[in-house]
Amino acid sequence: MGDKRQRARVQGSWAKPATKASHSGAGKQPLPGSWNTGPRTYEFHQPADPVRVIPTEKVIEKAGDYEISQGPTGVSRLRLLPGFLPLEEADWMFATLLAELPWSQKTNYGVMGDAYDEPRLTCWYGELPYTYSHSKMQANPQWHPVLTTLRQSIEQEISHSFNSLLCNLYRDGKDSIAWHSDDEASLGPHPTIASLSLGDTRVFSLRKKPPPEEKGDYTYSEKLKIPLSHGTLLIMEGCTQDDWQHSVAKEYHDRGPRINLTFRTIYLEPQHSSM
Ligand SMILES: O=C(O)CCC(=O)C(=O)O
Repeated sequence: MGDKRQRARVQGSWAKPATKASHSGAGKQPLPGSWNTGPRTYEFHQPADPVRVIPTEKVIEKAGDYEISQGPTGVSRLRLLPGFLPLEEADWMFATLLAELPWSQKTNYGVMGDAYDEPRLTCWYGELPYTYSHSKMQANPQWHPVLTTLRQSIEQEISHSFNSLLCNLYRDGKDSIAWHSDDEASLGPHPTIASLSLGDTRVFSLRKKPPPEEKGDYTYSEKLKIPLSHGTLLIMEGCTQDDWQHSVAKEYHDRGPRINLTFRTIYLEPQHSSM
């Protein structure tokens, strides 16, 4: 990263002009656009590539609707509702869910089949199973009553219905979720995701997927940060999952536990014929 930043900033160079006179150093006028330092004359060589600026990271904190990009796939939108749950209700819900949900640590698999434990605890609710990172969460249709009530109030608020819920428990500041998009085929095209946070505040980061010519390099991508506090509801919709990635990074300082509930709609994936 440091290396890339440096490459972005060091553009062009000062060089001695390739004239015979400049080598001899005697009795010359400085060239236009050059810098005469006495015996040596330097002139500026324009950079071959245009100067590229790393976009400044933006922070979203205030309630509102945000159109975060218009392409390449379409419009990506966020809606932030801090204090969606009143404080006392959020406190009670956090304590209840922490104590009563069937939290466990899931094992995921990388592309080479390498197993790793997720750095957080999870549980899943829905009529259908959910597979991500090459590992399946079994269907669990027995919703905790608190979650059913919460789902209904979110559905009413945003006029969108959900049939599934992924619950994440970040036990402390060392728990995290890596960069990813919620773009599994089972979520359908352009999924709407409602994310409710309870407990300690953690920073939710987004970064725009780079165009193909960047070959997976996010250096010049737009970046957003959203501190998600106790009782805050965040809606991701439109093309957010197609055009952006999100993550919650580990923290350097201690953090208390945090629960994040992401309501989704899961569809039966088309069965592929073996013929
Ligand atoms: O904890 C969060 O705010 C994000 C959770 C998340 O990215 C996910 O469940 O896909």
